[in-house]
Amino acid sequence: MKYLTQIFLTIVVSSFGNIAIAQDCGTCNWYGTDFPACCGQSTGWGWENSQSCIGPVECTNSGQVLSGASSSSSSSSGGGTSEDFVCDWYGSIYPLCQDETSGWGWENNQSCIALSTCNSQGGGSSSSSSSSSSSSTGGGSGISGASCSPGGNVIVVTSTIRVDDGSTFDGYCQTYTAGSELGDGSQDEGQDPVFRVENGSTLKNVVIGDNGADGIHLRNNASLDNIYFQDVGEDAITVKASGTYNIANIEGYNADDKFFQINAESTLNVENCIIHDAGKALRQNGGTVFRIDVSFNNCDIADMDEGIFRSDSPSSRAIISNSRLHNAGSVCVGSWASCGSSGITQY
Ligand code: ADA
Ligand code: CA
Ligand code: CA
Repeated sequence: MKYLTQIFLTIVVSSFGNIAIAQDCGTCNWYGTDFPACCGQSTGWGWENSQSCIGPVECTNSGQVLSGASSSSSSSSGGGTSEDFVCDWYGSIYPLCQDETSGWGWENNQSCIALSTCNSQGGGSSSSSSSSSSSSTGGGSGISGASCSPGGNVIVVTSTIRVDDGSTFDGYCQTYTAGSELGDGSQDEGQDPVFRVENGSTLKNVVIGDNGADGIHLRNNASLDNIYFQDVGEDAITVKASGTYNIANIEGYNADDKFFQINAESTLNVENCIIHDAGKALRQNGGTVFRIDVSFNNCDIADMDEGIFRSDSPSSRAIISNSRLHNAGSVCVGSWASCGSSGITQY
């Protein structure tokens, strides 16, 4: 129930049962003073619950620390969703629309779900696919990548957004694109990432826009769920420090060279991915010999210049299973303790 601790929409339920009376969307330490993070807007300053709030992206863009409302959404003893302000949409939390009566809407600068649509789930009639990470059974048939896609609100990120307090940052499928302060998305090394996720934190429901800069950096255990890379920059996802990294429902295009770059001993589990157009899907940093353990399951990989996995380390291991490949080059390039594939369909 990790999502219950997310920073954006932690609800407080009143003693009347399911009536949500306030949302706790985290706290921004703004040059030494704590302000609540706004729930209804991501940038600028706002006014909610009779007090000033600051947009969470404004906070991090200004280099200030955003901490999550880790108070675990408290007393939802009623258990219902209908009068709450949020919808648990197959495991992802979205606000309920106030005006929209069916389907998805766009209110307060974010996606929302109409109550009727929220309540219809389970019947299987949804128009937007689930972003939950539990939808994997083999055979390569459940490959859908991310359910977020470009087209929503675009936020220009001028300072890396850090998610480092063990919470979940939910981007609500908005697009986060790098400002020139981070880099230009070229092959130049030394660009900054758009997001830095670490210490057991989770990043979910994000589109990385047309300037990907150095993508997403991971340190000290982290999870990614439902991330769409419109145009990969220097690389898409880099493991910068040891840990276990669970990555589900990702989709990315147009990497000049690497998609995953692994710079530290780590375990990387990738479930349901689409990676098209890259030099290679994954590279252990050239010349390094620490061990990595990599698994890709339910992936669609197409148009790699060189191949899928490349390492120079004789202790590293990688496998790709239940996946579809098209013009993907060699599955294994370089030195490995073991590397292979099973359940592969070529198309
Ligand atoms: C290249 C470069 C490394 C490192 C890596 C990365 O492989 O040689 O030093 O910068 O990219 O992390 O992107
Ligand atoms: Ca690089
Ligand atoms: Ca890089």
